[in-house]
Amino acid sequence: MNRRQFLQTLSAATATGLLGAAKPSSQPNIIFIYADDLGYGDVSCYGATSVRTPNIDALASQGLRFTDAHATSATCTPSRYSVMTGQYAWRKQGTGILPGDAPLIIDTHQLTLPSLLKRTGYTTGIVGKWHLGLGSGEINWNGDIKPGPLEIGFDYSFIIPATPDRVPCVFVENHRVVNLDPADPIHISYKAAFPGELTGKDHPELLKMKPSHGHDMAIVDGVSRIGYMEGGKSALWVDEDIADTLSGKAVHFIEQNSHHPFFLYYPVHDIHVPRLPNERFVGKTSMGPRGDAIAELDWCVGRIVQTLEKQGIAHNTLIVFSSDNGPVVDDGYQDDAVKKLGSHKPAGIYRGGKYSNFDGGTRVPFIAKWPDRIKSGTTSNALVDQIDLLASFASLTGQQLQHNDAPDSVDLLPALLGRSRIGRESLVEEAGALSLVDGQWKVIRGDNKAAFDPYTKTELGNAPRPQLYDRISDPGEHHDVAAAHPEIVQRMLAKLNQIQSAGRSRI
Ligand code: NG6
Ligand code: CA
Repeated sequence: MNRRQFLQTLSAATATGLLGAAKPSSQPNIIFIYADDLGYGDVSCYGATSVRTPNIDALASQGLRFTDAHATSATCTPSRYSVMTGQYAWRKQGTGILPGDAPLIIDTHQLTLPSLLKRTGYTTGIVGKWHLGLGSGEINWNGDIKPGPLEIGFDYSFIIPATPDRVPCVFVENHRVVNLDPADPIHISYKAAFPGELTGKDHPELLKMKPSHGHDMAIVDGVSRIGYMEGGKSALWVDEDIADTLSGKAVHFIEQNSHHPFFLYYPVHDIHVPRLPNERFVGKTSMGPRGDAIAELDWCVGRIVQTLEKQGIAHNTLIVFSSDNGPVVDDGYQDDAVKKLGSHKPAGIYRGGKYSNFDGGTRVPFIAKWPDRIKSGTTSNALVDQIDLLASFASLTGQQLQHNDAPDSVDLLPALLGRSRIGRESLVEEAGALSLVDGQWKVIRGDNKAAFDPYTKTELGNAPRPQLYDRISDPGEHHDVAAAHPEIVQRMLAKLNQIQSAGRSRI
């Protein structure tokens, strides 16, 4: 069946009210596994040799591996915002890296990836790192915490509210902090320590992992974090158990919903700092905690796949695996990542990494596996972006997007299923500046921000003048050719301005 026949069958099924009883292949289960800070070169199927990732590699060998796939941003919150809404995050103020007490930044009336799938009958769940804000002002962590994932389209939610290095260090299930003792309420501040609170800054002797920059405030589980916190002792997570807890919840969600189409968004905490993998993974690689966290991430992927196989639904489940931004080696803790890096290249051949305008910031692993529909062992160089999942899944489930829905999301279903090598024509990347990728060329808009981050040792790719790179002859972005091609620079900058002022980019 080609795609058109497939959609005709699907719309016929919808018209006759048969959708719920439609053949399994018309509504595959969908799982989006979203790694954190995992670089293009951090897994073996993308070239890593210092760490083995057999389970991620198996997704590729049984599915489709993309070589020119991107997150919309070189940091977490904006990339995740774009995945959820299909809108470039830079269109909306306040979508930079959020503190742990920030309000929800997604409008609850807007179409989202989960609400799109929910309205066509999917059961939707999120298990993992949220980092898109909660509540609408001051959050009471001891009561109902909303709006949040449940108000933007998820039926079930089990989340790390912000990041593993930001308070509060507790899980929130649906609207409530898990295991909270009402007699020991939680208070959070991003301004000042609570009276009597011991901080990492004043008490480094209490730490099992010390910061290298920042991260010197609240001490939880022997690790100092960003932000201050008191109370909630019974609810605090143990870092070394986070992967087991989250993967366990993901497995449970799959088992509970295996008889009905489901969408599971599984944004894992690995390999973000603080990197404290379970002892089962300690020493599994030569790279210290950063490498061992990759091994733990790979194990989590395997656990999901095994669950699907056990439930007999692997063939009819579309798994998409990717990362929210590029890699960083020292992101603020003394975890030996720099010392033990050896010859490993976290961003592969690409320049920069997390925080950078260079391609290392946004070019990420991206693999799609769906045994019923995607040919195994294939690769694609189509230009794709995670922001396109929304429009592509709308197409997959036979839904029409309204003009204002997901304004930057493009239907790339044929490319996603390996039926076509044609991806996007262009895309905008966000780091310190905005960049436009358009066919052969990439322009990074000029600005006066720092070119180098001395803390993470990242080449940020900012420069006072626009830079132009030839993506074909110079994928590593080593030769700025703006001076040789002023007319291309002008054309690209005009297109970038047009995309910005139009408020949307889907035709
Ligand atoms: C930075 C943090 C870094 C990380 C990042 C967000 C410091 C010094 N650095 O400000 O550790 O938390 O924010 O990462 O505090 S992200 O993947 O969620 O975007
Ligand atoms: Ca991240």
